[in-house]
Amino acid sequence: MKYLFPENFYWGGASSALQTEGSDTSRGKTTMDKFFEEAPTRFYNGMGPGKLSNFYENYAEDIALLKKAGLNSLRFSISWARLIPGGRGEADREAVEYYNRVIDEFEKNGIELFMNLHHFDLPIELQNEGGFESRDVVEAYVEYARTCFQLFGKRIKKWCTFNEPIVTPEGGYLYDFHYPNVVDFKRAVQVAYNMIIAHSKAVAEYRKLNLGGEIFTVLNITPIYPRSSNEKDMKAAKIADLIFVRSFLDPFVKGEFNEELKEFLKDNGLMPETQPQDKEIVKNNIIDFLGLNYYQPRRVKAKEHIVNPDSVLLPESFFDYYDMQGKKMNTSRGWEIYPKAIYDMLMTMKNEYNNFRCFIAENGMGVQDEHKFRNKNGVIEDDYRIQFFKEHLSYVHKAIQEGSSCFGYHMWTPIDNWSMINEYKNRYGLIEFSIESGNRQLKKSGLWFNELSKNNGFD
Ligand code: BGP
Repeated sequence: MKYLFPENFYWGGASSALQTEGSDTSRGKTTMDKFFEEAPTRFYNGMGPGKLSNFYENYAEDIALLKKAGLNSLRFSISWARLIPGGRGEADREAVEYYNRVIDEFEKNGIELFMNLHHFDLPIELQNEGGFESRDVVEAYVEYARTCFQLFGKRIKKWCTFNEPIVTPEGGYLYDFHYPNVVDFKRAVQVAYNMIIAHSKAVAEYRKLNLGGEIFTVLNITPIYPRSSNEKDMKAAKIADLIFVRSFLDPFVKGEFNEELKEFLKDNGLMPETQPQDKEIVKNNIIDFLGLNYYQPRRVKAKEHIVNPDSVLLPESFFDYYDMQGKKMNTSRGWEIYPKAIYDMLMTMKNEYNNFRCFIAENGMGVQDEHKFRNKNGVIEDDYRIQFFKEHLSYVHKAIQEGSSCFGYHMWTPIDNWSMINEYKNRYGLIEFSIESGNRQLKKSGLWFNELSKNNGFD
């Protein structure tokens, strides 16, 4: 076999409660429900996070299909608003029973769960208290995390604190694609900082309970490439790297805040409010391993025009993006396809972070109108997706050959799911979900993934 992977490699996928569970009446409301209610027209076809593929009721069928697609593991998330409607207090009995039934079903099918606590779905009541800008909400998160560890920690051995924590400040406080639709760099920094503290405190709680498992987080530390090696472009890329990559990576993996980022924040009046014990908390609670999401690189150049001093301060006040000439595009999603970046990201972990243990936690291809690729037997022949996986996996393989500690590959996402803004427009699944009939069926890539997992590699 040309690309054989290390023994016990994790072949799996990632999913989130918000994007799959549905049944909005049986759970509390989240920031994303609110976002949708306030501006349904911003969404592609006005379909909110309430309906969805209804994993809540169809979980047994869905888990059986995941097994058919060869997944030996899945990152799955608990809905905070379901487990503890309103965000604080006792867990809801029905929700506990539901998650236990789901865990039973995964166990029966031999699929190991990597359990995530937060995937863009803060209970709305806590957002109304100030969301992660508030230290009280940080404490509520830590309580919630402890409740989850106590309830399910004997059964689940891999716990994730946050999926892409940077998206909460980015979407909600900089770029207006998540609730509360604020555009304020300083507030975004405060949210990011408080999420780092929330994460570190949750790690501390987990370790106190001595449950014998591991705790991690998932970051989208997408590589950032400068347009050229001239000083100005390099400086622009450096700032983007500090903001989007080192902000969470350094405290989570090294236990310390990045000094250059601190300088940058100080110089621009963006320093967050801190508490005296924070530094110690971060230092003492380094994660066990890291999940890495990768879709497309960021390409950055120096600003070509002088920035108007009266304009709102944003990361882009310090750099511009540029398009690489002749780049390969996923035209449906509008994202550049650049598989080498997955290798570069793994090599950054190896060379700059002492080969910190990691795995690919999301990677995948969102495609529109896949029904066009249906064959005469009714199966979607998504050869482009198989090609996408092969190209990315050959780079993951190369990194491992060169010593990367990468121990798994989770694709996004096994079953076509609802997504913020895109709803069901871009399909990522190995398994097709029909909105009309509610049916699910394996695509060609699902059969391919099963072979990949069985053979622990591909030719
Ligand atoms: C990641 C998120 C996922 C998922 C994915 C694809 O950043 O963790 O939740 O949505 O991106 O993005 P989209 O669904 O917008 O195409």
